[in-house]
Amino acid sequence: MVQHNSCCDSACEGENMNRFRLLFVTPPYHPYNLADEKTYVVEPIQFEVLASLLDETKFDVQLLDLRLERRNPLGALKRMLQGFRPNAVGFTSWTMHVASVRRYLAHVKQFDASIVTMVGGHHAGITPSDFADPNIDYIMMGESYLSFRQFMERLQAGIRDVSDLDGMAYRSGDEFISTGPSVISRQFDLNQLPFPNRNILGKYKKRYYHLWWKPIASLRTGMGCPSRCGFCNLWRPNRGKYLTWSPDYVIEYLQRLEEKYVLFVDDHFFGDVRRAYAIGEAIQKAGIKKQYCLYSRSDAIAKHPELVELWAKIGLKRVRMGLESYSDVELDGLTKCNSVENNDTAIQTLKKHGVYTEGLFMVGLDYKAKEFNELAEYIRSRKIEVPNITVYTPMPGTEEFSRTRDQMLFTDSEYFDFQHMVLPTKLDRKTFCHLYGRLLLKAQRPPLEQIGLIGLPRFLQRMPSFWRYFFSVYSSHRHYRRPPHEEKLQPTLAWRQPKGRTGASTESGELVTIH
Ligand code: B12
Ligand code: SF4
Repeated sequence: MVQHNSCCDSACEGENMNRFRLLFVTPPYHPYNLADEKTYVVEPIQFEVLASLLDETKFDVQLLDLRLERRNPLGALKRMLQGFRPNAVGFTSWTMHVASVRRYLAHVKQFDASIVTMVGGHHAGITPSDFADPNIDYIMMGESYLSFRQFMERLQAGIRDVSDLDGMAYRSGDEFISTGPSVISRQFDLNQLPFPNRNILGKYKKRYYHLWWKPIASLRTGMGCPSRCGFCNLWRPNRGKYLTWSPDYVIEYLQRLEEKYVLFVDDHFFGDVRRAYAIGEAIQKAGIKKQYCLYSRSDAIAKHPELVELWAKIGLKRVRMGLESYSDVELDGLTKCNSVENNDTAIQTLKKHGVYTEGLFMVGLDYKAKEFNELAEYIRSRKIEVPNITVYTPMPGTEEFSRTRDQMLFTDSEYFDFQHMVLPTKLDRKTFCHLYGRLLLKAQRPPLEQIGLIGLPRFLQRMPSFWRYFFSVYSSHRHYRRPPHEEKLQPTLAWRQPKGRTGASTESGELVTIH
């Protein structure tokens, strides 16, 4: 049985004045980030999930999405601090955000040192010690369901002690003390959780987009990934468990969404084929008419074409597939446990049912002109509708990251957008960036075909942002001339964790620092 969010009506407006004011902030893009923000900015579902755990009569939660406050993100933060006067401010984080989160939270403390500052999110779950900053009070490591509500209720009651809550680190004098990782057990029933609270999106709600879909909603139906790719850190924080919500939960949530377009943010939506089939059938039975985009491995699609057939009927339009490479040797090197043959079969299966492939590839650091051309040729020959090409970047929390740590040329977090080179390349940097940019161009479907696929208005709408993206990648060799920021960050504080328990959620428990 799915619980529902409590909803506060105007009758309790008076009481609201005394509510604990919590401000959630999504970090802005840095000018160096090649995160393709003209193409994708999707709702911060993590904050909706967290807000849903709080009693609305006690907490006033607001969102500031600095990705959409592009003109003056710092000004937007200052205005929000003035206007809302939060009791606590929480930032989310990927690796590319480490420095900006620390800088922005320093501004929050400057504004009012009594505001409680905290950070959570993907990077905080993998390498929390990167946030051991004197301007940060708490770090939430990993999935926060078990501790977040208790933590917030304590703050509201004026209690700062969290030493008994799992998955947290807190500043104590000149050091950070970790309470150890929070790992969700298989017994935990995700269906008991309330639906994400989308009310917090406020004025941003209609502004989220993914390629030509706008406004788009997001939905998570599974946590973790059943695969164990060596280069990936997504399966590690929850110790390799793959937990899922039930088809009933998914249907009820979909029925509440007014948006026509939905992005499933699961790492591998077809990770449990039977469940994916059950969800598809339930959507069909319920007569829900929406269009979907989801992530899946290619082997699941290659083995289960019937799943794509069903999903195409109910509105599946795009699949984001980690194809990674055009070569089996490279796939083996990445321990992807997959093959080019599976990739090819999956692309053909999707095509047969009119579903577009969003092919996610990684350019190798050893690439020379020949390999760039071969990858372009592969993408063109398979007629991949939406190529998405990043640069191989060791992911914090993996063995590869620890192994290559000492060879890294750039450790400023801004370069960890998976489109910069943090390790040495075979080619000189300028040539590499030029070939990378040209590859993005060559990999596109011919304009006439794109118009056929998405229509002239959308094509025209996309073109300026695509060209801006292309030029920023092509000329990104300039980003390495000057560090992303002039001013230095304060040194991080010492990190202490209970004996026998690792603070980081990684398997190795090794703590690494990105400056
Ligand atoms: C959906 C998704 C996207 C969406 C956008 C999502 C969004 N809202 O912005 C799209 C498709 C656009 C996308 C694009 C990119 N993505 Co992406 N994406 C994901 C994916 C698959 C799921 C994210 C998600 O929604 N999770 C569900 C939420 C609920 O989980 P969560 O964020 O971890 O939050 C929980 C906790 O961490 C915690 N929490 C989070 N924040 C906070 C804050 C506080 C204060 C507290 C207390 C707790 C807390 O609470 C939540 C509930 O427990 C992740 C993989 C993953 N599993 O994280 C990759 C991932 C985040 N993406 C990644 C990358 C690199 C990118 C790109 C930069 C790639 C590229 N160069 O093209 C682009 C950037 C595009 C852009 N313009 O921003 C990487 C980041 C790696 C890293 N180490 O930083 C990830 C981890 C995948 C990976 N390993 O490669 N992505
Ligand atoms: S299938 Fe994707 S999400 Fe799962 S472990 Fe491999 S790379 Fe990571």
